[in-house]
Amino acid sequence: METLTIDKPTQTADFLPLNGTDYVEFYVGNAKQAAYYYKTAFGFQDMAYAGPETGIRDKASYVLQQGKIRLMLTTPLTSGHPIAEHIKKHGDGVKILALSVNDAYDAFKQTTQRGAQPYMEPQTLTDGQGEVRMSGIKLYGETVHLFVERKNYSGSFLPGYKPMESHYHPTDTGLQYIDHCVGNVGWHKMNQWVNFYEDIMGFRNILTFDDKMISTEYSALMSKVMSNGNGFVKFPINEPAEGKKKSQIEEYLEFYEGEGVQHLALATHDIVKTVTELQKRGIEFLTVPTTYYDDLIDRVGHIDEDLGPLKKLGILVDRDDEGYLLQIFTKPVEDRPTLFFEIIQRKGAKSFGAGNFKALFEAIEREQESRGNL
Ligand code: TYF
Ligand code: FE
Repeated sequence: METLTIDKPTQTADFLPLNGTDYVEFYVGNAKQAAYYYKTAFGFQDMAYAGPETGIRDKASYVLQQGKIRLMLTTPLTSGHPIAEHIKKHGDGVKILALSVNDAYDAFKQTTQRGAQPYMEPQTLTDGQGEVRMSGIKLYGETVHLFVERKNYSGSFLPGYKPMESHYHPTDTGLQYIDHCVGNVGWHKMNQWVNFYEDIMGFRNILTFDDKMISTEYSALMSKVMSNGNGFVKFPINEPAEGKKKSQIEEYLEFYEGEGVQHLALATHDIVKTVTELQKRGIEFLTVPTTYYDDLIDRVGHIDEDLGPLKKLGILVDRDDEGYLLQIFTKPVEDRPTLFFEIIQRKGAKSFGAGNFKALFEAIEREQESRGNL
C-alpha cells in the first residue's frame, strides 16, 4: 500500500475553530421506523422530537443519542416537499454534517468570504430556554455543513424540539463518538474538495491513499483524509479510479445518484463487546477469510485483545507508529448499496487502516458480486 503522509505546515491561527460534530441529519422515507432501527439495532437513546405535535406541519424529526453521537432522522409529510425530492433521488442518506462552533456568524463569514456557497444565512433560534445560533454552507452533492453555536441552551436539543417520549429503551451498544465521516465525490473531483477543505475550512490533508496500487487488483479508488486544526473533525474523501473491476465508489455514485456521505465511523472503547451486541441485534458485517488472522500478529505485533473473539467477529487490526486500531465495516444499511457504518477502536493509532484495504476491498467486491454489479 502506497501511503503518503503530508508534513504539518507551520501553524497559523485557526480561522474556523471546531469543537467536534454536533449532529448528523439523515433524510429518510420513514423517520419513525428509522428511529426504531437505530434504537433497536445500534442502541441509540431517545433525545428529542419535532413534528406536527410541536407545531411543525411539513416534516418530522427524531433525535437520538449515544455517547457524544447525535443522529437526527427527518422525513417529509408531503410529496412536494424538497426533502421528498432528496429521498426520491438519493434514497435515505446523510443530508447534514453539523459542526459545533463558538461563533456561527463568524464561521459563515469566514467560509463564505473564502468562496463557500451559502446554505443557511446565520440565524438565532430562541424558545425561552436559551439561544442557539446556526448557519450553513454547501458541501459535495446535496450534502451540507451546518455550524451550530450553543450559547447557554438548556432545552432538549434545539429550539422547536421537545423531549422524545417513548416507553421503548433498548440498552446502548457502547458507541462513544464519531471518529470520521467519509464522502464519495465524482470522477476527478478530488482536488476540488481537497481545496474546499484546505482553503475554505482551513483543514489540512493528513493522509493520502494512492489509487496506483489499489487499482491494480482491488476496488479502485483514491482517498485523502482531511483534518481540522485540532484533529477533532476528520473528513476523508474518496474518488473513483479506473481499475479491473467497477470501483465501489462508482457503484455508490450510481446508486446514490450523486456525491454524498459513504460511511460514518463510530468509535467504541470495547469493540468486541460493541460488535457482539450489534451482531446479536441483526447488524450485518462484512467478513474476511479466516486466513486473515494467520499472520495477523506477525504483521501488527502484540495486541491486548484475544485473537479468538476478533476472528469470530471478523474484526480487522492495523498498526502505525503510534499504536494500533481495530475496525469492522457493516454491509450497506439500506437497499441501495450506499451508506454503511464502520465501528472503530483506537489504541494509539491515528491512521485509517491502510493495512486492511486489501482484505476490506476484497470483502466489498464479494458484496458487489452478490448484487451482480461487476
Ligand atoms: O475511512 C477510511 O479511510 C477507512 C477505509 O471505500 C476505507 O475506513 C476507505 C475507503 C472505503 C472504505 C473504507
Ligand atoms: Fe473509515
